[in-house]
Amino acid sequence: MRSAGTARWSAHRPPHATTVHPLRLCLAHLGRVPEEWRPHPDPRDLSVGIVHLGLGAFHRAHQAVYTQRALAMGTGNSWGICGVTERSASVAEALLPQDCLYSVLERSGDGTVINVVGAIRDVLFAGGQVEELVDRLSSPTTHIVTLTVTEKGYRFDPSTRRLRRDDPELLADASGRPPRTVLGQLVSGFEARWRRGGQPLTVLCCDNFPHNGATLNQLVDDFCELRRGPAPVLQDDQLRSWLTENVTYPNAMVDRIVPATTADDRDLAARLLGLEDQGAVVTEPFSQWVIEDRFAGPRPAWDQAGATFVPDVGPYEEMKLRLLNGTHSALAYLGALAGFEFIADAVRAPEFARYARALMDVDVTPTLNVPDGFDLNAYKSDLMTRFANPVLRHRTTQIAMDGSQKLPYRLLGTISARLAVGQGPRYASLAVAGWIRYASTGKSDSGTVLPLDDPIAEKLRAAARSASSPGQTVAAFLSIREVFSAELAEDPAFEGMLTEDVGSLDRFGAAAVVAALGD
Ligand code: CS2
Repeated sequence: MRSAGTARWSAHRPPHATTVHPLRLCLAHLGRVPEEWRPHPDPRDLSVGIVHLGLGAFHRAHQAVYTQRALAMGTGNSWGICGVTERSASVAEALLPQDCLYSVLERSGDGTVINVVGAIRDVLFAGGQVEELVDRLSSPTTHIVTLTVTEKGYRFDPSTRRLRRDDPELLADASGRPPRTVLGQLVSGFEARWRRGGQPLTVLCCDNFPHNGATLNQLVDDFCELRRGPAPVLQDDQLRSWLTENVTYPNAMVDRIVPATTADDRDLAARLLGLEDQGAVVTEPFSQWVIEDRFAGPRPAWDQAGATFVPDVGPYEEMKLRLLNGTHSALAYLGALAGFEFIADAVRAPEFARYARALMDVDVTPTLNVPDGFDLNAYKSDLMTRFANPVLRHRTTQIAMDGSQKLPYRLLGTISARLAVGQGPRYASLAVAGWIRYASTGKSDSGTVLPLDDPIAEKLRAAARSASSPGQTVAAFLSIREVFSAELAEDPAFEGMLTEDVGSLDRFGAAAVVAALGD
């Protein structure tokens, strides 16, 4: 964050003496926080200009931090954020008693840097406050809507990135109930905005899938189509032409590793601040935001706060999704099978470090379209260092979540591109085999239960139940069209590699298979 506003703590420095913190972080107690950690300008002076859907730890450690930095540079006080929690009220319950203040702890082996963020000025729970949400989305003072609702939040088919037109929740929203889905909320907000005079709006998707802005634009179109029904009314068409002319969806690549906050993290925040902070987030020092400069109206000075504006995000997002997220997922499935609880522990094992680097070098790198002047080798080495961050406790099972939604962009693109040029992507296909084994057995190699948290978990379990050999298991998984396109599923080379790998994982265990492939 601001260089003048950071303080570096040695990892070995003893924490403040007290461990009980009856006082809670909030505006009234902000004066107790050392001046250099406090947010500037005073949060009371900000007004809301951004609505953010999906107020999880990632937003609080990424976009909100860039916004805070831009605010601290004195570039305008009208960029406060109204954060919206979609699935549970718990973030609202944590932040509202703190006047939406929370601390960000950047941690690495070199120490901890702490800052209090004041950019979030209001929190809504979409479940119970849909009218307030629509009001915020349609307000003339709102210029930007940002989103981090995860892949599954969009209710699209991951292999086609088109709306699931048979999704009951989408159908219910499309037929006019108070919206509960993200698409329903957005379109209700757009409609209200159009009726209120129709100021332009920028919708900035910050989730991890390719062409995220263009994809969201398509999903909004798909949802409008779903809403239209058999007897379309003139107003639907008027709304859609207003949308085409007034709403933009720049593509964006976001990057920062932000594990789920733990009780230990909250304790550390409390020790440093001398105040309880139920909203604290822990992250790494690294952070990146690459955005296409296609804003419909004004925007915060995010460029001065470290974001990069480019005409085409494509090459950056592909690099990030395939190198960082692809390797992350590979380490998550194979690492969890081998008994590693955290990513850093997995890459500390030499065979996993060799495997991760080989996945990037041998399978992914030849598929990339690297931006001119970009130092890919340094990027990959930095990724290895970031994965190995010794104080970031990033659970393999956290990253393993929602595999059906993530695999297509993280690993299957690499695999298709390599197969298309006659190459066998051994490292990437082992990662997919790791996912199949993880999802089909639900256990690590030593028998520990591994949670299968996935919107199509039942389908995955049914595929596993229907099979009694590695070949049958692979065939059953390959027939899941949400994940594998028909073209990829019918590629005999791919099916052969997967069958061999699923069989070897079963016979020898993940650690041995990873070690053998790395040699
Ligand atoms: C991770 C990402 O949970 C996951 O699936 O791969 O959240 C990853 O940490 C971020 O994309 C890093 O920018």
